[in-house]
Amino acid sequence: MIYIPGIGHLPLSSLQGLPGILGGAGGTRAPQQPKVETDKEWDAFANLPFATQQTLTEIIETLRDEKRTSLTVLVLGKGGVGKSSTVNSILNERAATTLAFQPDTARPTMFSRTIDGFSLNFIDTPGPLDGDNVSEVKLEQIAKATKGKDIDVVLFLERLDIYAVDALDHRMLQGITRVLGAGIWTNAVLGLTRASANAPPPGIDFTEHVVDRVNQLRSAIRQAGGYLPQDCPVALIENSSRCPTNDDGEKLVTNILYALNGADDEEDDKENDEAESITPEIAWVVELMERVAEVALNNAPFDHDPVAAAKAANPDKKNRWVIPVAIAAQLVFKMFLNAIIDRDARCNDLKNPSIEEKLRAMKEARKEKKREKEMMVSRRRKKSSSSRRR
Ligand SMILES: Nc1nc2c(ncn2[C@@H]2O[C@H](COP(=O)(O)OP(=O)(O)O)[C@@H](O)[C@H]2O)c(=O)[nH]1
Ligand SMILES: [Mg+2]
Repeated sequence: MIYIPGIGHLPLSSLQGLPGILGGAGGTRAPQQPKVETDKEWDAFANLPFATQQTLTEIIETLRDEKRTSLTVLVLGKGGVGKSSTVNSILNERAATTLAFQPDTARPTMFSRTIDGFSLNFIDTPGPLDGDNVSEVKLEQIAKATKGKDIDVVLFLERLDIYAVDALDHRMLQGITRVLGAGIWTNAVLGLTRASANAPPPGIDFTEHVVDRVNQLRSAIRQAGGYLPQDCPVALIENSSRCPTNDDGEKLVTNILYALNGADDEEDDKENDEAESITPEIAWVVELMERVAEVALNNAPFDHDPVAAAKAANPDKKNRWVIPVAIAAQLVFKMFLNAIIDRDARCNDLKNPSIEEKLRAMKEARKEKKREKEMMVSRRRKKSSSSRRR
């Protein structure tokens, strides 16, 4: 980010092509180029559980029916929440490197897999934090990785087994919204990882905990200025190899769909109870991909424009370039007015002398009269003395 008075914060990526401004082409702090894995055939698809293959094929066919030839998902979230693991779980291969104890330093990488000419792309990203700070460099890397790509869905991940949104989370969400734009959240799916049954604190009901966590996240994103739809979809994720599976080998999580949709009346409650009793657990990979496809089909892809994003995130700073111009114009106008006032004052001085000047003039006039009187007196005296002599 760079701050330009009158314009506001601009991502460094938006200043490319202005050599010299940042000391060379693109500046010294320019983020690394994102890695792009070239299109590979999705061979691991054939090893997915059969039921998963069937549902994914149906999802891809639905997208094709809508003239889509690709599906691109940007995966965001703090380091360690399970972004890379989730990409690997869906692709069914160890495509992205997962880090257990090391800091999350990987740069954004796009994993592309094609299946019958359809391209499935996941942009895996580093968590945009650096210790206890939001990393502008990482945010820039992420912005750069999205540049020129149509992002269908933003998959924002958080851990279900964490209980609150803290100050750093808020700052991270603000950073993401500022750099990528408030509009990215329109295409969001919220994913909660580590969604095993022991995620809630002891004594707290699982569904209650999920609803609470989702509400926390939704309101934090909205507080950060994100345009998050009211019914933004949510999916539970469990990447662990210890995740329970069904007979097909699909990994299962608790079905929270009905709890999250909100039951307003008794009828809904009854329907939800019935639905939950039928499917208390669901296969999360297909459930997540269904939510992803839903968002992709219902929203235009997100095309990142860094300058517009910076302005959208800082409405107060729109058209800030006008401020110095307006100040300069005011100064010139003030000088012009002062000149006119001075000239008028001078003219008025001539026409309307001040009281002091009037008094001074009267005093002068009195003095002059006195002088004239004295001269007359002395002339008379001289005259009478000369006639007396005669
Ligand atoms: N139990 C459990 N562990 C997970 C899950 N997702 C990721 N992990 C672990 O969390 C660590 C960080 O995961 P990683 O995918 O590298 O996180 P990233 O930094 O967000 O990409 C790794 O040790 C993963 O094995 C999950 O759903 N459940
Ligand atoms: Mg990772």
